[in-house]
Amino acid sequence: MNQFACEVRSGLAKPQKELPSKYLYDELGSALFDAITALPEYGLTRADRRILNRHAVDLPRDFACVAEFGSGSGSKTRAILEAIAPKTYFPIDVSPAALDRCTRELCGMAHIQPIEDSFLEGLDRVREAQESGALLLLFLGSTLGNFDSRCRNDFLQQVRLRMRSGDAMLIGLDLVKPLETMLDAYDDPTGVTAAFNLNLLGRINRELGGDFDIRAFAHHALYNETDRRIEMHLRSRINQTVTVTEADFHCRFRADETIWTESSHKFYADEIPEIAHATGFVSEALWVDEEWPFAESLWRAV
Ligand code: SAH
Ligand code: AVI
Repeated sequence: MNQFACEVRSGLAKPQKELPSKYLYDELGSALFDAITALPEYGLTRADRRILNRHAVDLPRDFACVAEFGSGSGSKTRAILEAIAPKTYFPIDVSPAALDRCTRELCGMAHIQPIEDSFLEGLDRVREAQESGALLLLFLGSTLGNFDSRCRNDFLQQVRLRMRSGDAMLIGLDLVKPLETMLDAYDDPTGVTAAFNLNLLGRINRELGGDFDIRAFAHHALYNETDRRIEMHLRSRINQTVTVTEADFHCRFRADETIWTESSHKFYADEIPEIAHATGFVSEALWVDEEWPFAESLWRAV
């Protein structure tokens, strides 16, 4: 049984059914994510782009290499590569479709070495391939916010362990904002985010021989005030049983029961230097967009 099948089986066997958000990004999912970034309600990507376009010139220039966690299509990265002119750029992503798009988008900006892998394994491969010089690691777009808060600091410490003196990380985090604004960003009236979420069931059908009736599920986004996160769920509209052949698994759903598919944590700007400090970094710069509260911060490995 492959890893996707194992994780579907174990996630759907939990009392609160869940699926890892990294599986949202097959070819269709990556295209739907790109469509989300153009939605009027999803101001996050435009805010991040404004900060990067304005402040890329303020970044130190002493990096020989740039690597990027979850590059996606890499469209915001151009400003950074233009400012730094690194020898090599390593986009790291689990989605081959995203890496193809990123390689085309940034062709000619550096020697591009795409790495199809998850974050830490991908960073290990960068370290093996990188000969000399300092590394700038990009973690844009608030993808760190998709981590479970209990694992976030462990993950950052693991990243820190793989960095050398002189290396830095540029990290983008979405900030807390009015409730309606946050909810609209994850439940747009056009239904693009719903399609992005529901496609996960389509992916299970296509790749694992599932028989999900996608019309029998509905996209649901909520804000969990205590944990400061938007949660995306897929709500079963009816009582039903689903079979996933490759996972050797039958799964019962009660009407209104949900599968939790993603968390998007929201931050306060003040806590960002504290997270850096707690995980072995020092925050050297912090830029906040004025139109859509979003922060980019430059962290040095200490
Ligand atoms: N950085 C881009 C894309 C964000 S979408 C932006 O800011 O717009 C998140 C990206 O991270 C997707 O392309 C997805 O395929 C990738 N991703 C998600 N989980 C991952 C993981 N565990 N390891 C590597 N890539 C991952
Ligand atoms: C990639 N990540 C930061 C996005 C987010 O905002 O959490 C993914 C996304 N999910 C729904 N819309 C966008």
